[in-house]
Amino acid sequence: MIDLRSDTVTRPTPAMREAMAAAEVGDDVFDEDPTVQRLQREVAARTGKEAGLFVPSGTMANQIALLVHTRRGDEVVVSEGAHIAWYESGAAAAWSGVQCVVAGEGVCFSPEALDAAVKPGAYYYPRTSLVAFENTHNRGGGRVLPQDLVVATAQRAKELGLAVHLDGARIFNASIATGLDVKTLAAPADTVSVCLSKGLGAPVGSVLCGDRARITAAHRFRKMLGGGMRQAGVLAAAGLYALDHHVARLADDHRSARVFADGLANVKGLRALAPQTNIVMVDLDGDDRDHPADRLAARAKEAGVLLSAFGPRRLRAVTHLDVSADDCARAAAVLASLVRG
Ligand code: TLP
Repeated sequence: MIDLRSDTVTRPTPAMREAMAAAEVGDDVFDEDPTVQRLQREVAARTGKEAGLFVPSGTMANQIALLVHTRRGDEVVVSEGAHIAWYESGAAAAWSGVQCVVAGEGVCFSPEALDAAVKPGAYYYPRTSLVAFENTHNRGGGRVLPQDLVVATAQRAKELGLAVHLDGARIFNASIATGLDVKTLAAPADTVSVCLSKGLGAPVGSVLCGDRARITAAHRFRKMLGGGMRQAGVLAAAGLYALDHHVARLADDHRSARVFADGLANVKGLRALAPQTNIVMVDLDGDDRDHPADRLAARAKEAGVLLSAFGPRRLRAVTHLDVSADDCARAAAVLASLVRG
């Protein structure tokens, strides 16, 4: 099977497993796990923030950020298709009691679009308290946000007294694609969530970073959500290993994504969007009601290629540590032959 459903499907490499087995551990709920502390310091340093908090998932990192920045009844300004609004089971409404409003169109939004989304101060409007960006943007096809626009919009957010969170689940992909360091990409945000279990290839974990006061607040929320882990150093060790060994190689995943997209060029009935990072969206001809994406994904699975349906006529392929450029060329050939019949 060539599994392109997500970059979350990677298995820890033998060397990563060795690092995990050798990890020095303690009870992290007592703040006594030296490996977790090292990982938190390392990700905080790389994102240019004061402190970090290791959490089990990207979803928990984002949701803790919402709890830190908002009060019940508040509004959070997000981009179209934001993971926070689409793929976190409605947690923003359930835990923070906030609603999401989309600003502008596409993966990022301008200061003007932010102005248009923020409600005036009258008591009968929701209070806008937070702006959330996502870089790279998952539903947008692994797009890298234009950094100038992020800086300008975040600046406007500050003027309006709003906090800024960055869902940086794939921020290392954005860094490799742009040549900008993670610190620069995260600089406009008060908090940033970074996933270790996507392109970086660790089995579990994310780190939420920000200033000390916010991370202290986040620590309490993590415990409330049941995210306090005990000898979590075995997991943190995988994250540290990934940061040391799996960042530069993300460029290979980006190349493989291009190989996959190129393999689908000129195939009548589908259009692969040119990838910027490790995600390729493929749009199919046909009627939405027939869900051609589900049907093609099922046929591709029978032919040994796993893809995700990301809409009735859209498939998503994500490249990662466990697939080679050759695998991606083969997967594209399989898909092309299925479509050509
Ligand atoms: N994304 C998953 C699915 O939930 C769609 C995937 O396969 O891409 N932020 C972003 C931008 C993400 O893409 C994801 C995971 C998360 C947060 C949540 O991370 P986890 O799965 O660790 O909770």
